Amino acid sequence: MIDLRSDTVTLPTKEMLESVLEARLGDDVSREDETVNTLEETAAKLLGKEAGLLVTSGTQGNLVSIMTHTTPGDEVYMEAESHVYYYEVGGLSAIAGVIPHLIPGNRGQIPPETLEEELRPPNIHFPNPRLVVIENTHNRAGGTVIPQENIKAIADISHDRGLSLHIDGARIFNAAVALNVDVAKLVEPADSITFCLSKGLSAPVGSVIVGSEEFIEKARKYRKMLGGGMRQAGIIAAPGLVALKTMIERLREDHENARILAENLTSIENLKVWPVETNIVIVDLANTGYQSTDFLQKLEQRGVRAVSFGKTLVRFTTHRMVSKEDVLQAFTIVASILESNN
Ligand code: TLP
Repeated sequence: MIDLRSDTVTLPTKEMLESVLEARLGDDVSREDETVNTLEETAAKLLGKEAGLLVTSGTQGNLVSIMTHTTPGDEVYMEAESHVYYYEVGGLSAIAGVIPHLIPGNRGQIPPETLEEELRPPNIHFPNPRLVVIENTHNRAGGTVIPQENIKAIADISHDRGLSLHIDGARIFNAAVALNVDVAKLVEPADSITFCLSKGLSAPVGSVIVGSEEFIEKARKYRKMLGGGMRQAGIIAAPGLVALKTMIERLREDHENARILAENLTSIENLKVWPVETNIVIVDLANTGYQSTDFLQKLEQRGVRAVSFGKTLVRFTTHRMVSKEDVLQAFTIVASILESNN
């Protein structure tokens, strides 16, 4: 089976598993797990922030960050198809109690002038605007990269109006590698960032939030409230450290395989292939007569897995466990289904 559903399906490497045996462990709720402390310090340093916090998942990282920046009833601005809004079970409203204000983006980017227009002035009738969330890379836009200039412009507007900026950087290293920029420079204008260890970086579990000392201290308490205070969490942190040491530059291979897949798929008549910037390839079946669910079923019968991103949209994601040969094979199978149309 060629599994292109997500980069979350990556399994830990041998080095990651071996690192667990050597990890120095303790109770992380009491901050006594040396491996967790090292991961948090390493992550903070890498992203140019004062402190880090290991969390169970990207979803928990975003929720903890939103809770830390806001109080219930506040308004949070975000791109209309952002993961925080679309795929995180409504936790921002159900748990953080904030009201999302959606801004239609341009391939995942919020145009600065649109943010200016959308930000509401103080008014007795309005919720308090408190936070802007951007996503880099942007998942539903097709793994698009939000460039430095846009992040800076969004941060400047947010800060001028007294709002903070959080980056959902589940795939921030894909963005940094694609842009050939230092990740710390890329996220410099943001007040907080969550990134995932368990996607393209291949660690089995975990995400890290980074921000100021003060922010992370407050976030630590919200993590505990949400049940994310773990004990010998060094078992998670040790593979995470290996991921940061060995997996970042390798993401280029995933981007190259996505490019190869997309380039080949473009040759299929009637299939619309979205532009590819990182490890995500989205195709639109609208002109093929297929809906994504029927197509995915056929695809799976022939040994390829992908996911639906809408009625006629399908997402393929490349990662460490699929090779160039695999993506070429996946292309051949997609072509055979669409060309025979049976
Ligand atoms: N995304 C998953 C699914 O939830 C769709 C995937 O397969 O891409 N932010 C972004 C941008 C993400 O893509 C994801 C995961 C998360 C946050 C949440 O991370 P986890 O799955 O660790 O909670």
